[in-house]
Amino acid sequence: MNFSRLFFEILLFLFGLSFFACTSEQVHSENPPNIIFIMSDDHAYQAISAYNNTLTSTPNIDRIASEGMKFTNACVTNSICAPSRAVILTGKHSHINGKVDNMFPFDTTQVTFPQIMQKAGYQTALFGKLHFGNSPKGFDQFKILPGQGVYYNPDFITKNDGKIKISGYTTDIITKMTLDWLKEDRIKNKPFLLMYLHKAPHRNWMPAERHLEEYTQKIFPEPETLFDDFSNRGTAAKTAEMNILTEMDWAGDSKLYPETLDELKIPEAHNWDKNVLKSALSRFDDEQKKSFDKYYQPINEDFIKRYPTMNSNDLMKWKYQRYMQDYLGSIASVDEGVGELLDYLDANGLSENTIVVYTSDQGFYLGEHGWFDKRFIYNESFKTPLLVRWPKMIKPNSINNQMVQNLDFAQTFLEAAGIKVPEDMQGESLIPLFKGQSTAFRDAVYYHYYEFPGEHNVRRHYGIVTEDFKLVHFYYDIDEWELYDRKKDASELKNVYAEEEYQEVVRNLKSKLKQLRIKYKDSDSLDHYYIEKYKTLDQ
Ligand code: SGN
Ligand code: CA
Repeated sequence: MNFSRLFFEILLFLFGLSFFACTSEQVHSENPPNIIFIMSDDHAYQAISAYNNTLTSTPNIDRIASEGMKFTNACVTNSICAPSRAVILTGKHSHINGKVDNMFPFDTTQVTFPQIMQKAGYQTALFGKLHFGNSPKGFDQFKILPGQGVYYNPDFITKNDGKIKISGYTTDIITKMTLDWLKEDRIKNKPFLLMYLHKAPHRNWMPAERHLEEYTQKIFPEPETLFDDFSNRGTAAKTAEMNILTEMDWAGDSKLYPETLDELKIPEAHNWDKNVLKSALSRFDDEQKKSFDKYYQPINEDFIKRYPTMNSNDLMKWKYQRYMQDYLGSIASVDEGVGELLDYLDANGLSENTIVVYTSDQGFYLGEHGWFDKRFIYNESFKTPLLVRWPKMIKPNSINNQMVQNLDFAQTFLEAAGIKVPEDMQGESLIPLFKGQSTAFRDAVYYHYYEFPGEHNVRRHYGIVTEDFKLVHFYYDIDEWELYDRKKDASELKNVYAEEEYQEVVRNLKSKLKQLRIKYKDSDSLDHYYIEKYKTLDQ
């Protein structure tokens, strides 16, 4: 073969490759991977032992890290439930996909990555919490919890059988549905996308009966900032309603019986406080109610005895322990479910070419700054756990420190499957990171939270986060900026926005933030549009 002929052949070959990679919507990988996307709700990275072993142990979730990659700087674009899910499915920021908060409807005419994968030949299924108020498109099979779902004897909206009620503990039921689908419905000669989405450990934190004994007796270490007084911070942090002592429900969350509150003359934290517990218990059968009483009755009795001598710090500490007991207790069954699933993949030769992702819809406060809940761009809610196993591609025990986002999943999965990525998706593929390549990744992320006025009273804000700094603009009824020096002040206790020595940093970051808003097509006029539209929604 002469040289020009060889050159021509190479050109043809490259042209062919790029043709398949860029123009076809069919799967053009020889052996496309299966994808199992496991997401829990409000699961803080602090509550996964692969990230932090001082609070709890999650040996099965940790397996994904030790057999794959742990991302230490994964974050969300908007730290709240349904918006995070919309970002994941569309690969677009909230202001583009339109689901900016839990109230806005999700526009189902949009293209989501499962629809694309289904069209390209993947078998697709989704089980658990979606929280969209409408059914998901692009799934051959789905069973979803209505709205937030409940912990015991839940209802499900199903693709084929309408609404059904299932007896048992929700986390276990979702695990069973997922495994049953793999065992019975999976078409063996097709690649699959399986979304396994837990309600746990979302509020109001109800562990399975089998975990009550262990977790209701455990004592957990307190975070250093449990009694944060918010000096050196702005209006938004000071006025947020997420304090464990004052905002967490006594009955609904801490599981004090309404009669206990009456006896001690403790006013409800909110006017729904007692009803949250009553309505949760109304779903229990007799056995479940018996287990509940067996462990919570003594807690109530002990509290009645101790209450007269407790000051507000004691009450805060008591509520923190109750919170951790139930929150971490709810995670125990999530971890067990993940273990069952990984064992099934191993036993059936599916581990090697299946991408297993474990993540949460956002982070969560476990007493840091005295808080629970999420929403803020501050670390514990902004960051989210992300563990990925794909033996074919990822080396065991890998650690990646890049600033990846939930925005990146859609493109990553499509690329892994060899399917063309729509040009209007706004994330980055994580595949080069999976391969351990040290190619340049993004150096800053954009964040925007909207749900205000609303529950927990967290002001609207947007900001930019780099490895070293976090610049935030709180807007709407206030106009305040904050800057945190991430290297010097990891707990974000000091807003240095006005300090002389940071003025150059502020100038640079403001200009970078402006560029990011342009890059992602966000703007003051869109902010205004969502403010006005929010007023017209049924709250
Ligand atoms: C419920 C919770 C809130 C929580 C929102 C959003 N209150 O309203 O604490 O912030 O959900 O959570 S509760 O009294 O009903 O438990 S999200 O995960 O769905 O965004
Ligand atoms: Ca959530």
